[in-house]
Amino acid sequence: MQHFDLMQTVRTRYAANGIVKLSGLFDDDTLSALWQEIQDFTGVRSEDYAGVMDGSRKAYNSPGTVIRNRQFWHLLENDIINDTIKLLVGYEVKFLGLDSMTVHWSSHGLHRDSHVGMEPFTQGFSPADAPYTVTRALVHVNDPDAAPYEFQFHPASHNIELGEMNVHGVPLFDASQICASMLVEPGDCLIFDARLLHTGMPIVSPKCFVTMTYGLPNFYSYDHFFYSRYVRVDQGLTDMPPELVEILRVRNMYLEGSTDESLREEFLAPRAEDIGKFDPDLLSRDYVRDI
Ligand SMILES: O=C(O)CCC(=O)C(=O)O
Ligand SMILES: [Fe+2]
Repeated sequence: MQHFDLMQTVRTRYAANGIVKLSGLFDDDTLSALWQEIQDFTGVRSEDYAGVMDGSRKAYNSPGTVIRNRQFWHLLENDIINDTIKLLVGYEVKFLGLDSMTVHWSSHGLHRDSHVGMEPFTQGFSPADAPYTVTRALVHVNDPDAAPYEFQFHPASHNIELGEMNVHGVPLFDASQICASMLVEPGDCLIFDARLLHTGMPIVSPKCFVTMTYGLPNFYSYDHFFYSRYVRVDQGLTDMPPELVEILRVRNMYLEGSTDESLREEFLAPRAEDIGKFDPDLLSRDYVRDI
């Protein structure tokens, strides 16, 4: 009975606050190995941050890294993440074919992940015959003994139909008044509603996180997927390899219809004006840069 109560509590808190944290997703050896693998893959290493003030820092940011590289597929097969997402969002929840890997030290300002970059920033609030369930999992990877970083957010902001917003989907009120924060240790995973207003605070060591996006197979999830995949061509998202589709199907987590042309046309029709606004030559994927 206690088990049931605990699950209920977590669900209730997630519904109320729009965010939960899973602590200690990996043992230290697994976490160290994953961090090493990410450093090898991205070319950004802890040492690059030694002279953090001298301008020699490197950064990596690429949507689709997990999908395109099978050594990271275990993150999509992680039962703790998947079972928690199913518990919080619903047992029919799907992976929406969207992921990213980032190693940097700074952060975006306060923002939502739901607007996916284009006005109007109203996804999840316009009338649709579906609940809004687009959900982000953010896994913080680093040396097990690296310092945590602070993740700030506005509790329950996912439930607020916001009025006027700036270009980042941030409401025009003094948001700093109602902020809460969590410390994110290496190996922690944040699960949050994509509409939650949030920002990660800057740190002076590599801040590495992998994000994965999920949702029930309904209007909002397909809209989020088709927009990200076909309008935001600057993100360079690709179709999933067939082996990964099978891995997700076994878990009942593959977004069926995501390669269906007529469904794609249906969802992109209202977006016709946006198509072509983003330049695929300005791909933000697969790069290591000095900043
Ligand atoms: O910088 C962070 O820690 C948060 C990142 C984030 O919000 C995002 O990538 O959407
Ligand atoms: Fe975000």
